[in-house]
Amino acid sequence: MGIINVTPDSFSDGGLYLSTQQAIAHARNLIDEGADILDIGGESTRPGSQQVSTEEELKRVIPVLEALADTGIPISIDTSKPEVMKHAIAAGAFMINDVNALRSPGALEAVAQSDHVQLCLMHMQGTPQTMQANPQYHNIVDEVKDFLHQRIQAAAAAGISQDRLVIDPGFGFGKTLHHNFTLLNQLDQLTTLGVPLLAGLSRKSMLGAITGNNVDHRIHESIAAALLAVTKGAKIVRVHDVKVSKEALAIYNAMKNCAAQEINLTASNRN
Ligand code: 7PJ
Repeated sequence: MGIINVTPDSFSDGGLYLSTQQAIAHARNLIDEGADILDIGGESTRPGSQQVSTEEELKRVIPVLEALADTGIPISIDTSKPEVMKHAIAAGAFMINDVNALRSPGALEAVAQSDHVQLCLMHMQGTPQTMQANPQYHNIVDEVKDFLHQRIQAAAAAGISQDRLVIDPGFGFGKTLHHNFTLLNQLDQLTTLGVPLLAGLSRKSMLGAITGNNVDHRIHESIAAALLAVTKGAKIVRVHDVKVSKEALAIYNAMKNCAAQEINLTASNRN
């Protein structure tokens, strides 16, 4: 899953038009690099970031979604707002990626109106404005797992079938460095919920905290983290750097396919 941000920089005079054009061009690049899904976000959810209005978020994401319709690539919309979800679904979105796990009033209802759009339910403690202030858990893995289980049940109660769901532990969302790495190490425990796992670690501060690299120089640590997440059971990785991530995962897949073939060979040798 390639990341596309449509968040106009208030310090430059480019404005929304330029941001839209840049996002579309970037999306086309990521498709060329081999992205299987694109995730388009119009509101930053980084720690301490400010919220944007529904109108502003719609103006940012819908034109990009519409411009990419002819590419045929599945588009995910990163939003927590029910109104944005409804418009995105009407405009052909393949997935709604909600860092708030459909907890906003009206969100479950907004997505339940469709019978096919995929839904990513992510764990977050607190809100983006406050989540990194003092995150606390007794047992991070159990608590994230319980939360995701509850959200899967809430979706079921709203009439959403489980085959439309993807879950995500929400790296960096209300978690200390220790919490984040404990989760990564035990990510496989979330696979028992029976829903495909998505992991977003790309360029996150937990990686920079280990290597000391700033956000623009975290490509190697991002690839290592994506690969580790996949070895621990992630089925989708949300990344900025699509080409290099795919190259790393091609090696993993070659190893897995080879191992699978050997198992087959052993089985046929027995017959
Ligand atoms: C995530 C996300 C993530 C999902 C962001 C950033 C912050 N959606 N949106 N999972 N992170 N599902 O990319 O650094 O980890 S925004």
